[in-house]
Amino acid sequence: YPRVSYEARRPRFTNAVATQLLDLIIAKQSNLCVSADLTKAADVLQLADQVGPYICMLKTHADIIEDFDAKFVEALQKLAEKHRFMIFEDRKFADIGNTVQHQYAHGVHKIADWSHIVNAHTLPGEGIISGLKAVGLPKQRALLLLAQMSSAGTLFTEAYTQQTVVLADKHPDFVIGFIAQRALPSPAGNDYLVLTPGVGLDDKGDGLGQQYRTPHDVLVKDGCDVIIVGRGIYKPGRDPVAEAKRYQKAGWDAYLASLAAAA
Ligand code: UP6
Repeated sequence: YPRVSYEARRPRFTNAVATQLLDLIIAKQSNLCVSADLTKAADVLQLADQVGPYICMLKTHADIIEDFDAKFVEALQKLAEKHRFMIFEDRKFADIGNTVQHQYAHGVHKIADWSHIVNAHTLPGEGIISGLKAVGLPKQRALLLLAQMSSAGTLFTEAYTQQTVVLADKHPDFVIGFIAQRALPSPAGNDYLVLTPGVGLDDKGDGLGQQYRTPHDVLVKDGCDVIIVGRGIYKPGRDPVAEAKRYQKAGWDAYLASLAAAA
């Protein structure tokens, strides 16, 4: 996967979330997304404030936060502005277009009001993208499609992954990339960002199927663009600031190595 610089790819995107994200990655020299999988609002906010300077994006699971409310959202948005990171609610929508529209716009979480980026499975077909796009595009949001997963024994096949890219190519104004384990060239010639979970420097797995690879593996060997790190940063006993700095450096060094390899 010959690496093209973040700068050179920026003009290829029409969706403003993608260009903003690339701007942040370049300005902060960080391709690190921290996954804040904590169940108390105060803990998510504390982690966001600690790691904010070192990340381009914070990934949330709003539905695991016990005391989720409008105050939390406001505080998170303030931190995103203060530290300049994007917010990615890892909702993994998987229903018909009409239902996901409600799940995206309404309910307790009102995700479309605060999350720059969300993601969806393509299993239901194109309607899931059209439904989310009708809600998200007017609010200048963006979508990632799940094309592969990091866990052991996933049912994703190569054909499913390829079909997911074909679906993205029908909506390049809203779909800015994939959750996947390697770069995914588009038959239509569109550029997509690949955000990769299952990244860790110290652990190989978690006993529940998660599989970790290093930033070097995913950025240099497999051509991905953003590393997503959760427990590698905040597992009990780890210092989130020190780990965020370490993963930021590992991610950026790997990016530079992939550029050098392509030169
Ligand atoms: N995630 C994966 N693998 C995927 C897709 N998403 O792990 O293929 C998400 C999980 C979790 C985070 O839902 O929020 O990425 C990984 O966290 P971890 O680094 O603590 O394992």
